[in-house]
Amino acid sequence: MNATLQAWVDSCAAMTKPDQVVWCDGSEQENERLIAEMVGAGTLEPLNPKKYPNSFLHRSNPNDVARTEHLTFICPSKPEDAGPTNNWMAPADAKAQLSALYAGCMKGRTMYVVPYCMGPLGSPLSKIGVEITDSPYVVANMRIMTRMGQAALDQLGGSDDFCRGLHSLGDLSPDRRFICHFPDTREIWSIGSGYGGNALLGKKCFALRIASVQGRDEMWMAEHMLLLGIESPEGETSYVAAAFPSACGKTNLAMLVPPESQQKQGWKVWTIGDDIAWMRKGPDGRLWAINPEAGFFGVAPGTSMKTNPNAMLTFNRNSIFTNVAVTDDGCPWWEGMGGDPPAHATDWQGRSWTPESKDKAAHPNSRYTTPASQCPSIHPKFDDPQGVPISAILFGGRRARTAPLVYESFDWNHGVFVGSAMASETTAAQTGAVGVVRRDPMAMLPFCGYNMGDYWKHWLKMGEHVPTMPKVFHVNWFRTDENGKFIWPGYGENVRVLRWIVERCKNGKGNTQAAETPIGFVPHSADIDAEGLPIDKKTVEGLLSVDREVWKGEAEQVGTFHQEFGAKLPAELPKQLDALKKRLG
Ligand code: OXD
Ligand code: MN
Repeated sequence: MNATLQAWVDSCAAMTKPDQVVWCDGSEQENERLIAEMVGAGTLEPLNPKKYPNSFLHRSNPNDVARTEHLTFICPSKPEDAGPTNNWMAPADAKAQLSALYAGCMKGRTMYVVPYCMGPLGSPLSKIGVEITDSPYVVANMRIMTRMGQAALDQLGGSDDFCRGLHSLGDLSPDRRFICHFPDTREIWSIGSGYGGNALLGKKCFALRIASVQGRDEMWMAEHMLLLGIESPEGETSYVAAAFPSACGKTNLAMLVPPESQQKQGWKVWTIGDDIAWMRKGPDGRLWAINPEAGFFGVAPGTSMKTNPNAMLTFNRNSIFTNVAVTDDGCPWWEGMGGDPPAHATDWQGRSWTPESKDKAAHPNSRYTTPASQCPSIHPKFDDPQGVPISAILFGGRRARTAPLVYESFDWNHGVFVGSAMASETTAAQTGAVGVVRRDPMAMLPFCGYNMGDYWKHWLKMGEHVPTMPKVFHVNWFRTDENGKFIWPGYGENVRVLRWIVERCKNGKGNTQAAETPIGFVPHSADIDAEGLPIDKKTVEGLLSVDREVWKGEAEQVGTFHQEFGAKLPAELPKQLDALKKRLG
């Protein structure tokens, strides 16, 4: 028995007063029992057992359907350690306020103790967490998303090195909802929400917010990045990590299926992760990465056999769907699933729905939770304790005009600058004005567990610590023409851009040259294979063009954004900005 763990569980039980405490072993029988209980209680609904075997629908409280950034706090003792992009509360205040909400909150409920491992079991890059929760839905999701149960407990042994996460649904009121992180003590206190990003504490809370602090302290990186492998016709696989803000197609890129013409040439893309990467220096001086997660918690709407066939073939069994619609024959359904909409369905709130209904059938942030091991493109090294060596890091966002299809940074420090300036323009899918630029450095804006200025310092330090750092690129699939239409076909065709990227990573041994521009190296149009695309060479040239006047405006905006970090801004970033301005003339 782990005395530290037992004492912590006892103290949580003393505060929350559950009727019983259940230690989860992660077994099949335990899962079946929990599922049966939830089906009995009406919180899970079995789906069509022929078409979606062992899969279930959960409808959440309609006020609890997404991450709540305004209720998310980073609580180090000094506010400057949270920084201007995070909400801060003093740790003692946060604990006092939440303790009052936790007091007796599990009366009449079961407290589940969920030990889990982030990363492959036995990996030097993995870490153990324990989540205490009163939600069986959270337990079932954690079992898919992490290596959960006895194996994690065995790996922990007697050590006190584990992330402590306390979660309760509370009364699900947004007025009494808090997601608090205590980086100094590696603790998470979450109450009032059952939603994935707020309640599955291994994911955003531990694997990004707490782990980013651990990475800073221990010289490694916890990043909001997908991981993929691209295999050449010669059978050589290069590994790429890529950071995009939410709603930029990260899961689609991670599971990319090359179009037939590219497959015929011998190109293949492998999936390692779709959301989070943990990376550290390997014995060979390269940067090695693991996916700390074991499943995908993906956005359902827009997922179809056309946009992401690998996802469709992953979640067709052993999966949990949250807030999707359900057809009359018990199949999950959402807008953008392809084909004709069903003549009748039940919407995400359990109401009768027809194509004439004015509301959407599925919630726009409805989700599937599904085991990564079921993905047809999953790479054999997905579970490898050593992880994979990274050749390229990609940053991206939605930019209608500014960023070209792809460019390469001059070196690591310039790459850090490019990441620090990352931004995405809001779309009609978000509330508020369309086309507003939101800065989202390294796609970590809502996920960095400390001051973003110190985080950039850490990136710069990692460049000195790791002898062979990946090359850094920026991609933009979202340039539009004068009618606001996307120019680049995107989806599977993005493999053409990945090809240029991995070729550039061959360090002088590659076949592609590039043009030097003020913002970085850009491909010559001839080096992007456009064979068979519905766009001509001139359009490709347009996609790769850099408009100096637009970039002068961009540089000013980046400078203003950087200034928010005051004394925490590493001197290297204004230096990079000045150099960019000089190159722009
Ligand atoms: C996610 C997100 O759910 O980034 O992965 O919001
Ligand atoms: Mn994410």
